[in-house]
Amino acid sequence: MTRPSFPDIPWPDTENGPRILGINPWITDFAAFNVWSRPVGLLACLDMLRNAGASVALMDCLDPTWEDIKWPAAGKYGTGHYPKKELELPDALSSMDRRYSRYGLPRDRVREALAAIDPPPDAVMVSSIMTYWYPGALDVLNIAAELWPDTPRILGGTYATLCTDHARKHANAHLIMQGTMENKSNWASIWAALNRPVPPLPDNAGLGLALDLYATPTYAPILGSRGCPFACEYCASRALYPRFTQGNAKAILNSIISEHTRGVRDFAFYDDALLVNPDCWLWPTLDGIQARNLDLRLHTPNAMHVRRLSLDVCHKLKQAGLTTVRLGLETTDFDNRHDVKLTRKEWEDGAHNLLESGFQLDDIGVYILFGLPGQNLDNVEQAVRHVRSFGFRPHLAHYTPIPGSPMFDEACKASPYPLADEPLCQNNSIWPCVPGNFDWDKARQWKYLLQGK
Ligand code: B12
Ligand code: SF4
Repeated sequence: MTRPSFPDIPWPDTENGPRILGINPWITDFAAFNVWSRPVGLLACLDMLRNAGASVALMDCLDPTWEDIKWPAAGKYGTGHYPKKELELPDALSSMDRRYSRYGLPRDRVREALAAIDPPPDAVMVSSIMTYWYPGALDVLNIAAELWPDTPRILGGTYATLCTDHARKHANAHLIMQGTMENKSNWASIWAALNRPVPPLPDNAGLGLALDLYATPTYAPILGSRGCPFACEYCASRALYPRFTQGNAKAILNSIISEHTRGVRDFAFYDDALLVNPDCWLWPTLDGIQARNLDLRLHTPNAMHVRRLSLDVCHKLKQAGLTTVRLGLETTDFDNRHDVKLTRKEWEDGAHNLLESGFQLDDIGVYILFGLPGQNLDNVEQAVRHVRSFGFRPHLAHYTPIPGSPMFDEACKASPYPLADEPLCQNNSIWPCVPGNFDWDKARQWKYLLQGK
């Protein structure tokens, strides 16, 4: 069933359930590119709440939403740019010689649409994806507070979880939720905020996504698992979700089929550890896609573990429709890694297996970490040349110091920025841990190197 666009959604009928409005705020950053982005955490929360009897609606400031909104044309496989409005640089970033913008829907239009909601929602739930995008979340919370001062406002997601003290100090919210909504005490506190008895947690909590809240989606996320069994030093996966939980193939396949029926052809995996224990859900899901002959493209923007790319695995992925391949190489200094062990031989075998399975060189991108505390940038250069020698596209993954990651203290020591006190300084665009920080000339040199010039 296709729903009409926000704000024409009549709140779907529920007997006496609360009416909950989820809001995914704007991005505020120096640059933003849509790589099949969805506020998956918020969509998981709205799915749980709906399955527990609530009526839910979504305002996604990063979705075109209305037909008359000018939106840059979609790029390859549904990725693309957002419209933007330049903002003044926040004080903490005032030394940067770069433009800073709000990305997504026009602010006035969003405010107007929210103001038209009548009667007001029973609760507003605001998500936060990157810690340093918090200004958008604070702004949306302020708008909600102006419009409906008595409606409970709840903030959750990455910023709320990893920068809780900062959020408590600055966010105009009744509840700042740290961690997953499906944990017992968080689940209870949501219903306490709504002044309702706590219902049982629905099946598939934390893995089901309310994707139908998008009226005309052109792409969709797939979430087959939560967490990661590894503990790389620069990563906050453990702090966000300390376990590793895998979903149920039938539910995942149904979600793909339902989006495919609505016309979606591009699907992006959001899993941290896609290829770990693939018999659990990945292979049965891919078998289901093939058995139904679904014409679709699968994408792995979040990178796969190269050492798991045996020839058999590569063939399976290719046959099911994997198109955009992103690999986590991180460095070619194989003896000094800060992450999942990967030997040179494993890397080379994985790379050859992909090529032998028929993937297009153009669709294979390889992430190389740039800007770790104390990193010798000559090694980054070597890694770029090495990746290019395979014909793959090197991508610099600019290091983001993240609270809750094992490397965060070291990053704080290496950076002139107050990383722990001001999440805006965790933005990888400022090269927070590179001596001298961001510099246009150096950025240009890296760009040329990546392009092989
Ligand atoms: C998928 C993913 C991506 C995707 C899509 C991201 C998107 N949606 O736009 C892609 C590949 C594009 C991406 C890119 C990047 N990512 Co990323 N990404 C992720 C990943 C793996 C999963 C996020 C997710 O959806 N999880 C599943 C949901 C269900 O979990 P959740 O969000 O935690 O939600 C739960 C709770 O938080 C809570 N909750 C969530 N929202 C709300 C709202 C309310 C109101 C409430 C009450 C509760 C609540 O309940 C939810 C259900 O349990 C996370 C790591 C992780 N394990 O979370 C990194 C992560 C968010 N990414 C990260 C980084 C660094 C990046 C990049 C900068 C990488 C790089 N160097 O280039 C880029 C920049 C992104 C950009 N400019 O667009 C960091 C965060 C950094 C930060 N400072 O915040 C993370 C944490 C990974 C890490 N390294 O540790 N990413
Ligand atoms: S970087 Fe990837 S493999 Fe390492 S802990 Fe994070 S999610 Fe897991």
